[in-house]
Amino acid sequence: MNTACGLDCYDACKIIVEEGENKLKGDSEHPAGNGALCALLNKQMPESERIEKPRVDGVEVSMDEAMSAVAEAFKEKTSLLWRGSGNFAVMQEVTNLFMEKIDGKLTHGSLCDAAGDAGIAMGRGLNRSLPLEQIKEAETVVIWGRNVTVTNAHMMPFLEGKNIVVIDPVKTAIAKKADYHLQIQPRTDYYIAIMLSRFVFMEDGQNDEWLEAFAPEHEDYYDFTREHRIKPILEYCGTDLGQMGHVLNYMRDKKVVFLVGAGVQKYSTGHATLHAIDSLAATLGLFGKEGCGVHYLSSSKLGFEDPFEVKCKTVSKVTTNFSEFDTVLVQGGNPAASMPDSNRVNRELDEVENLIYFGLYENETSKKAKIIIPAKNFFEKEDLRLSYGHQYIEKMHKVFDSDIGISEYDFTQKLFEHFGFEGLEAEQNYIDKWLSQCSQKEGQYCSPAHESIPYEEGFGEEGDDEFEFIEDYDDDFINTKRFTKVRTSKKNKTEDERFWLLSPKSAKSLNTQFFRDNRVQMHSDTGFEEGKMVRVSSEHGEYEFVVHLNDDLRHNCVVITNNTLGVNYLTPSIVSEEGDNACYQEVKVTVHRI
Ligand SMILES: Nc1nc2c(c(=O)[nH]1)N[C@H]1C(S)=C(S)[C@@H](COP(=O)(O)OP(=O)(O)OC[C@H]3O[C@@H](n4cnc5c(=O)[nH]c(N)nc54)[C@H](O)[C@@H]3O)O[C@H]1N2
Ligand SMILES: Nc1nc2c(c(=O)[nH]1)N[C@H]1C(S)=C(S)[C@@H](COP(=O)(O)OP(=O)(O)OC[C@H]3O[C@@H](n4cnc5c(=O)[nH]c(N)nc54)[C@H](O)[C@@H]3O)O[C@H]1N2
Ligand SMILES: [Mo]
Repeated sequence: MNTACGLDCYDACKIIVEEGENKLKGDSEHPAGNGALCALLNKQMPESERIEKPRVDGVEVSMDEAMSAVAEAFKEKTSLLWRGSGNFAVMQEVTNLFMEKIDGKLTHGSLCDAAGDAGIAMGRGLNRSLPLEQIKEAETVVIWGRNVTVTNAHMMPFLEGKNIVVIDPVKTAIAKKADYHLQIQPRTDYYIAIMLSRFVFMEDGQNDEWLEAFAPEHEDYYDFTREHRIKPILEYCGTDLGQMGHVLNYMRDKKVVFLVGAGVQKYSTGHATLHAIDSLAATLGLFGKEGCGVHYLSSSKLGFEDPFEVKCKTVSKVTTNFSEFDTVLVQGGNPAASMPDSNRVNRELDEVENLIYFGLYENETSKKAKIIIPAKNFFEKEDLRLSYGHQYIEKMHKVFDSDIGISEYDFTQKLFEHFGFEGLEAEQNYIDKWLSQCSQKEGQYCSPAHESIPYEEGFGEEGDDEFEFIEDYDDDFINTKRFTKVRTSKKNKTEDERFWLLSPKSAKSLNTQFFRDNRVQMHSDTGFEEGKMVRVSSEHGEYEFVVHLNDDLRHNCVVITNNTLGVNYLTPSIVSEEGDNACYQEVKVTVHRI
């Protein structure tokens, strides 16, 4: 029996389920897998505590009683559905159909990739997925703010034998193996992309033929790059002409792919970063060609007609004012820990009269909920998996039986029954609606938006528009006092010095599912000691962590992975300028000895 992994990750692996001890196996035939499964699936990390019984006001009840309580709660005046990404399969969204019936609200924006996505839309019109097959054909792969070995392990076989350049403030595992690592200051990627473009034009390395055909405004773009002053900017980025020259050597006259990750865009200006990286790619003529392109988290639903699209009003996913609602359903998420500004979020959640948690595990959010509905995990229900990392679509099957929990479809159906609503179709109809829109290639289902070489004819909805270069950049932050204390010298380190807070993903967890950490990683030159407790504070809040020394960081950065208890007490409740995305790294922190 086969299924696919429902965890929110680039890889979206196919899984073969066998009888016996080690039941789960990867599929070596699958184009996006190499027969191996990641540690998360192999171990099914025991640390997360599965919720087995429904609860209302702390008392265990039957599922029927719990669902009656849910229905009662939804009879209140105002309701919100806040959905996380604990399960990435399509049937999660069937609950939209109920929210529409009761005139409830949903959310817009994202905790994840929407700033970058907005920047891509500005240049290319649509965020199409660059197929894995094109990555395989590349000569140089620039891994830009993506921690592939941790978050995208099944990309590794596609990188073999290529020039690898890594642009990351941290010397990650892939940076150690790379041909070149540009260890920049955080939040400077926009400038790096603009500077590289400028140098390409300066040495007449731009792809004139492609630019004339697909991006005729290139001269204006060259002028725009020239408005940027080289010396102070390279200094600000923590690099120099020599290092930029090295990077260019790997790009000149080569088939180049940029693998861009979430790391470059957890900032208010995240859209500009992706737009600038795309503009660099356009300067080199990397779109619409074999072995070239920019691979970012793509819009997995592109090209589909979505049976769960509803007309509900929405509120921000990032700065949600939960207390405005009588009833809040949290489905497949852990906002109390995963949203920015935990102080604010917790205050807001505490004021909700009817907080319903619908999920698999006990966590910060389940602790606050009045009604707890255990979910079925992705092995226990039928579904369909799209992917933001590749074009393949997998059918998901119920491969394990369990008495625990309820599926999203059954949850919705129960509510339709309680309210006497009509119009919910059979579960299989919805799955078929998605599936029937897929194309089939060599026995694999593929996204209807899949093009083996995207943007070959052009850009935009119809595919016949020009590429639009970035033409302005309005950074509110760099010149305000918020960030003026950037210091690069090793001298004068004091306890009060502020650090950039980087919060990437961890190998042992999937966001806040599975293993939870308690550490802050710091460079040993900071004078802090391994194993000591420290209090880390920002203008938004503070929390205590255990120091773990890591000399792979820049001196002025700390890393607290996003599965760490308390990390989001430090992060700001702001949305990005475009895309309504969270800006987890738009913050500097102070570390105090205690
Ligand atoms: N094991 C595991 N895999 C996962 C997840 C998980 O929790 N665990 N989560 C999944 C999800 S939801 C997502 S969105 C993806 C995200 O996966 P990625 O795209 O890899 O994102 P991150 O892990 O957040 O960060 C990636 C890298 O960005 C670097 N970085 C930080 N700030 C900057 C910067 O300013 N500039 C540059 N150039 N680099 C910077 C970090 O050092 C890190 O190496 O991973 C998915 N895969
Ligand atoms: N500081 C910082 N914070 C971050 C990030 C960061 O980079 N830095 N990254 C952000 C990113 S990229 C993301 S995507 C978000 C993720 O944040 P969330 O979407 O809140 O994801 P999780 O915290 O993993 O919570 C997922 C929950 O879903 C439940 N679940 C799993 N499967 C199912 C299912 O099939 N059905 C139901 N009903 N429930 C299920 C589990 O109980 C689990 O606890 O976190 C964000 N938080
Ligand atoms: Mo994410």
